[in-house]
Amino acid sequence: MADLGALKTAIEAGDRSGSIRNAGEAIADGTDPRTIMDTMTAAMAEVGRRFQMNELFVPEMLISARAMKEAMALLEPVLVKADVRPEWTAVVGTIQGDLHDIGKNLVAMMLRGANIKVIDVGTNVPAERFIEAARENGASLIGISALLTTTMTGMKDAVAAIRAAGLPGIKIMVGGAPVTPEFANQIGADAYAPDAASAVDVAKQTVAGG
Ligand code: B1M
Repeated sequence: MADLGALKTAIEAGDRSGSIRNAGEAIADGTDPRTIMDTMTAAMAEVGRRFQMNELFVPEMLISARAMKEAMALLEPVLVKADVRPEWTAVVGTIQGDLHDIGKNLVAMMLRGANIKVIDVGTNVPAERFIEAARENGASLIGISALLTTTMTGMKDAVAAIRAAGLPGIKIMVGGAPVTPEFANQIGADAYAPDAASAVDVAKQTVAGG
């Protein structure tokens, strides 16, 4: 009998082999893939909560996300077979001129951990690339990261270009160390998230808000 509690604990602890073993056992004994997915999502939500409470930090969050990713690789074909799909798709990238990607990668990992499909378009991303990826993948949200005061101003043009492209129902979330809620509001973004953990809740609420 699979031990889903042990799977959750392994992901929270960033225990890669434990999460692979426990996910593998759960799959092998026929546990509903949705239940396995929910267990892993709950583990990453707990990691996010502890990160927000300053009970753990970026390196721990990264190793938990890696443990989840590897268990997820086992689960993905089973989810596909059971026709369980991600809730919706987000395109995530760092704005043009900016090569910082650690925070953006964390945001992408946390979104994936919440059963959201993420198309990561990388760093130094022009508005056209965000638009193209969102259009190709039917994305509900574009997430833009900036770490430099010199590049965050480019977010304004990107938001305007995305709006002008007229992607149906698309929401835009921005974040990164120099970005503030006031700035996000000023440039016409739909949402701002201060960190990778809250990015999940903010993204979900923003997309659900229609
Ligand atoms: Co750069 N760098 N850097 N750098 N770098 C900073 C950002 C800087 C503050 C350092 C400093 O001077 N004190 C400074 C910016 C100053 C400013 O603009 N006011 C700076 C500078 C100046 C530069 C260069 C210009 C240096 C130079 O060449 N003269 C250059 C620029 C290159 C370029 O981008 N074109 C440069 C280069 C680099 C490296 C390549 C060496 C490296 C990046 C490696 C990489 O990312 N792969 C680097 C690094 C590592 C940093 C610091 C040290 C760390 C950034 C980081 O990864 N933090 C940084 C100083 C610092 O922060 N102490 C610095 C950890 C990460 C988890 O946090 O990215 O804030 P953060 O992400 C958080 C939140 O912001 C939020 O969630 C994340 C997790 O909770 N978040 C989002 C982020 N994106 C989000 C998106 C969302 C929502 C939330 O929705 C879409």
